[in-house]
Amino acid sequence: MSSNRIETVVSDIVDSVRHVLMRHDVTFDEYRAGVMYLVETAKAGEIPLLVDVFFNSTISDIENAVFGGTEGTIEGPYYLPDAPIIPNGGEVLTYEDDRNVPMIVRGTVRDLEGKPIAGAVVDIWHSTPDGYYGGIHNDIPADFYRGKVLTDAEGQYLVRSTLPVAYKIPDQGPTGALLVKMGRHSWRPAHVHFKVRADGFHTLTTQSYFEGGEYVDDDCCTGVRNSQIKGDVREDGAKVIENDFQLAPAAAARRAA
Ligand code: MBD
Ligand code: FE
Repeated sequence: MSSNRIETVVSDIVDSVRHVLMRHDVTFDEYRAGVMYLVETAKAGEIPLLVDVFFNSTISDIENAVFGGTEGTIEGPYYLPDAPIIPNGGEVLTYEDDRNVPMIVRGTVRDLEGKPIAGAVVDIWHSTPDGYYGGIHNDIPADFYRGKVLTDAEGQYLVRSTLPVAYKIPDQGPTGALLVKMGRHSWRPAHVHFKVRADGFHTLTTQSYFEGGEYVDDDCCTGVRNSQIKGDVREDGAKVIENDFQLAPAAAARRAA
């Protein structure tokens, strides 16, 4: 491969798009409409959403093939790096809401040999009971429905929160509107996002889904991986997500090996 990676990858993308335009005899008016669509998407602040809908899952698949460990899936556009630290066993900040269903998220973080990793950061974020994200939608504070918990000496973590619901990309915006024009829907199944970090390990970005949940079989972002669909576990009226993670060595450690 050429030593100029930008030249290599961008040229290939341009070639691929040219082929599509030719295959479908795309007209100048259609081309202009496409340009204006991108202008509108940028104005609406939806470039990350639009790109993640179509391409984030591909990047996750590439990372899975390269690194191994627990299967990763899409980060999505609503990750915020500065979520509050939650004590292990503690609670994520949520609003009182009649629709709240208590949720417990717990598990163990291990390396590829199965050895527990102490002090790993499990960064969790998910929607409100009406499908919005803290720090993104409806003036919900940025420290709500998000938090980082550190694993204990046994590599274990536990946090309490409330159950998220299926998320609809609003179809008033350019991204949802495009999906609708394509004859698709703009729903994602209910999910909990995770980013798991530990020194010397490749950061894992993944999500958990709920078995039998709406849109689990038909995610508009193609982000569902079977290994991340969780069975229906309940304890004391709370829905439990058991999520054990195996982290792969960091890229630098892989190169040195
Ligand atoms: C989400 O909550 C999400 O996780 C993705 C990938 C896209 C849109 C909204
Ligand atoms: Fe999400």
